[in-house]
Amino acid sequence: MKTSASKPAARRASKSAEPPGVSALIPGPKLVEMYRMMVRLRKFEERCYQIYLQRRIGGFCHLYTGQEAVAVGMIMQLEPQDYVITAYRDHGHALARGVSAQSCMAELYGRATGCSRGKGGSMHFFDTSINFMGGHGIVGAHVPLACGLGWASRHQKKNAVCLCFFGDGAMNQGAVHEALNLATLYKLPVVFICENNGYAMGTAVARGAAEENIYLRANSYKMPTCRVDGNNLYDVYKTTAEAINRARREFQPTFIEAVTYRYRGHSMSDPGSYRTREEIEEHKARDTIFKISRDIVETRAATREQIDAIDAEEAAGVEAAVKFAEESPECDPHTAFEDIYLTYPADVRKSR
Ligand SMILES: Cc1ncc(C[n+]2csc(CCOP(=O)(O)OP(=O)(O)O)c2C)c(N)n1
Ligand SMILES: [Mg+2]
Repeated sequence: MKTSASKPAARRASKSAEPPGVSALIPGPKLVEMYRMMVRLRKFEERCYQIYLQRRIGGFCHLYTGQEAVAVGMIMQLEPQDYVITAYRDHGHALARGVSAQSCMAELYGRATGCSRGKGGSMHFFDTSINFMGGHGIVGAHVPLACGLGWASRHQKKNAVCLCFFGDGAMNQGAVHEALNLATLYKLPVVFICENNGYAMGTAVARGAAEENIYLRANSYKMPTCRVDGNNLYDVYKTTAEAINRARREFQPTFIEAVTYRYRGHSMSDPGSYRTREEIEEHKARDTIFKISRDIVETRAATREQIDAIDAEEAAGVEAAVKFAEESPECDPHTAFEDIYLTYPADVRKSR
């Protein structure tokens, strides 16, 4: 598989009335749906930022602002039986998989109505009813779990693919490399997605990795690897579609390095002194959400008024989520020891 050095979609869009890929790959209504989801992610995170500063929520909190095209372009093409598993920067992945803004917000508030019943917090969103398998706080530790999901899918003949998201920093964890090795050996239907946002906390990729072209490091595991511009929704979608097909039809894993950028600090306690204002502004100038809104209007998939209405609806949806969370009951301390071990149904218990 070749490296995908993508041109920005907006530049391509200006050459023809219809950006390549829009009609062929992502039909207009689907593109509008994806735009709506990216707006939801952005508004959710920006509201989190505000309520955190107001001390209405607390604890660890890592925002996904700027990286939206990766989660949306990849997750919104999955089938219901497929799995998603990710690290602690998980709000965007959960929303894109279909966890409601209300149950995500309630989780941040530690309320019983949260997607993890208020016991997980920002880093541990879960919803197994739609195969969203977390939300994990230990860097790289969930990547072997993705192999477990792939293994289960094969042996239970579920025809399910697992998308596993992790950061550039996780590539320096041994467990990730063990998982990549096993995925090829066992022919597991897993797509490994390294979201390279340039930094692991305050450490730039080149300072932490001897080979800063991350996808090259996965080549030794004999799976297709590539790098994609994480700001280019079309390329993200296309590359992932190919990888999902390979996983589903041939049980072959793929490694995708999605180059992206977070607009906010590593977490809410990050002073951000390791990067300049100019660097951040340079990335914001390539913002995917703005670019896609322009493509949608240019290709007449929706009007500017309809785009404005989507923006307003999503803002209202996030406000409703805040209200829902604030009016929800606190997490019940008596549930502290529930949801830790799996309770097998009686017939399974007997057979063990
Ligand atoms: C095993 C382990 N070591 C250290 C940490 C502390 N830590 C939390 S986030 C992080 C950086 C990870 O960066 P990256 O994988 O690039 O993800 P990003 O935050 O950029 O999304 C570190 C070192 C941890 N959570 N787990
Ligand atoms: Mg990173």
